[in-house]
Amino acid sequence: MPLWERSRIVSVLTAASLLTLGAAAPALADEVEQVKNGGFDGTTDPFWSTAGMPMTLTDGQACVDVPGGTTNRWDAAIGQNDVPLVAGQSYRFSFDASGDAGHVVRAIVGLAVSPYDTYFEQSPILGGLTHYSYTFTASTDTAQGQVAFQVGGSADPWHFCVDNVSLVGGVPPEVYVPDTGPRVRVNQVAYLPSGPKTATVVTETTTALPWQLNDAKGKVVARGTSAPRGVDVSSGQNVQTIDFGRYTRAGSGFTITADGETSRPFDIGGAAYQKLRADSLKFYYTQRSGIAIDDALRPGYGRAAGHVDVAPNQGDGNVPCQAGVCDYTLDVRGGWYDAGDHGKYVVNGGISTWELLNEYERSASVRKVSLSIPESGNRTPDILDEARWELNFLLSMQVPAGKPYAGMAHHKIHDQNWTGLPLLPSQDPQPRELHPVSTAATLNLAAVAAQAARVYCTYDPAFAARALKAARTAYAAAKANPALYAPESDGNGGGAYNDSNVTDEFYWAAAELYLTTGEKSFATDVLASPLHTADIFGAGAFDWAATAAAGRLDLALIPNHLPGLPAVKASVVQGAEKYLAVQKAQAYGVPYAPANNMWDWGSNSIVLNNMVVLAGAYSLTGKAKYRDAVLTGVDYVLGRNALNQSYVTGYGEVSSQNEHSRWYAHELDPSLPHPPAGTLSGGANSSIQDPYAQSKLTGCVAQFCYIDDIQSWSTNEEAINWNAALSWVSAFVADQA
Ligand code: 9MR
Repeated sequence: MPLWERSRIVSVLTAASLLTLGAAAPALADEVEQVKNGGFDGTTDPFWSTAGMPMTLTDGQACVDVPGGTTNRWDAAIGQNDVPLVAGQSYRFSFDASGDAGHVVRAIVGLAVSPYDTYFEQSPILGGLTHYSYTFTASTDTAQGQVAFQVGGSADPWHFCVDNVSLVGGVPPEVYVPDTGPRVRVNQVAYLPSGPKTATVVTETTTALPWQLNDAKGKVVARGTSAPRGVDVSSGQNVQTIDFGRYTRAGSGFTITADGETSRPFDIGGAAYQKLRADSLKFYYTQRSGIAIDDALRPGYGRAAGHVDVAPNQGDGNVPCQAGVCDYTLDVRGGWYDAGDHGKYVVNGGISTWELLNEYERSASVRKVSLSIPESGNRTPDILDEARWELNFLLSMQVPAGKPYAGMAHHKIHDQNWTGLPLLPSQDPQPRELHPVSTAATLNLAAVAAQAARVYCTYDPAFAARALKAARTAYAAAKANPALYAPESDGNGGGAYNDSNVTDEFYWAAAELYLTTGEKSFATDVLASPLHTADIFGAGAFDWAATAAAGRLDLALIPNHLPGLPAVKASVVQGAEKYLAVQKAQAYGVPYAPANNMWDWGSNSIVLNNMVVLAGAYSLTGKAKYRDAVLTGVDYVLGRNALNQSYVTGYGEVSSQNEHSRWYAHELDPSLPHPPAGTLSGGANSSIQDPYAQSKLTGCVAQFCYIDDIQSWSTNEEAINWNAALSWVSAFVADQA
């Protein structure tokens, strides 16, 4: 990393660290060892080991013969309890370890008692005796901390030794400096030949700089001067913009040079977007629950079916409610796992499915894209076969006739308690539970099932009729139970997906039911909704909790006869104008600028969904400025950003590859794969809720609040709703190409 940029980031972090440290500062004077007898002097006490795995002292180290055939890392472990931890205090965790080559130790600092939270973990791959040292900041006060070395999960027996175990408190916090490479930032994948082409240069210089565009052979093919932009709020960097849009010849291996730095290489052409459109949709097959993933279809990703009632799974075939919630069980096999966890949530499944079906309704060509799924070749477009996998699950979450709350949808189904990483879906031993019904989930189901009824009617009229019936039943049930809200407190074992404002879900469901049936009563509900004429295009256009824009976009863009349609269409164009103005004001060209520079969880999907509104305005007006705004927005996701990386695995010279997932957990277990190409990371999140991000990024400025580590579930997870946004936008770009 260039010195200038490094010093900037360090100073940002240091200023923030000093602020947060304030009161704890005196502790820095004393570095205090928290582990007893970490050198194993004459005894292994007070360390413990799990049953059947006695420790022996060998050359002053503690060694174990690890049994084969265990499932989880924690099934075999050495550790020490009663280790005190102080929240906000920084610790250095270090040890020497060796093991049979290729085996992994999960070294953790956590809670010794239930619920066994992990505060810090690392999973180095072992070999000869090596010293390991890490720094982290404790997030919790406890006298019942634990230092442990988890060595289970191996099919074969192996040998492990550890020595010099140390946890020292009062050490200076680590200053994390991301490696951001060259200061010229580009879309590392491709610009369209006929599209806009802009890059950003990070520089201290405030006057215009000369730049040149080189082709793959190093020949200069265009030159110009950059436009100074001052300090960009979303990164805290002084930047300039390079516009090379007048160069329109296709090719690969281009670079831009300015201020003595050369960008990462990129293409000019559309082919990458054809591939991305397919890859971002192929993502869903390997998220499937209830079916074995065929390695022939996804080499390297084959795995046993998850949650099909085969031990150790407790299965989704016969799932009871949480205690006291209902007296029946449901067969809720199938669907997609939500994200890196094994939960399945109706509101997020619904918005994801809506976006894929919307992609089908809006893109002329996506129906021809092959996804290499088991259903390929069945005469239904693959995108619809994939979406139907989730639709079947969503429909199965509806309360059966004759039961209390019949027609409502259960909010979610997931594990009783959170599980650790890595964990293949088929290996999850937790009991599964249905959570209470909610108005939001019910309306979400109504909206998507109504949309499905019109989308599938030419391919499978019986399924379409079933979906419409379910949608009508759900809508009526929601009207009868308009305020059953999923609470924020219901977040153990799965995400809460809490939502206490369902005005938007009512509007969206009424809109989809009207678009499919043309019936007057639904039109009346749409027109009566306070949201119908409200400005609903905020910092983010729509997501799982805010769905009004999904309804508005469809009313504006799916043919219908609603009274007052010109105003509906105009409102989408007005929304797009907002995002256009935001994008113009941002030196990185990102159409997202939340209040107080607080970037939200899953920001990459928000950026992309705002582009769905811009694309809608392009469809409505044919004005190139809206199309160009989408293309420029894509540049941010694919590398033209403060961290100089693409957020899509396998796309761009440097891309996210360690997204938080229990089964794409290559970072923790080398025998598991990385997420497949075309997986979108959640991205920068100012609130950095997870301890790993907190230990590295405290004090970060918006775009810098991201780290490509599997432990950072708040900045680097993968999720079905986020990939839906990527898929929608990449299909739009592919269609432009
Ligand atoms: O994407 C969700 C985000 O908008 C919320 O702020 C966050 C906290 O409630 O939860 C996110 O969703 C996660 C879900 O709760 C559990 N599965 C993984 C999801 C992505 O991180």
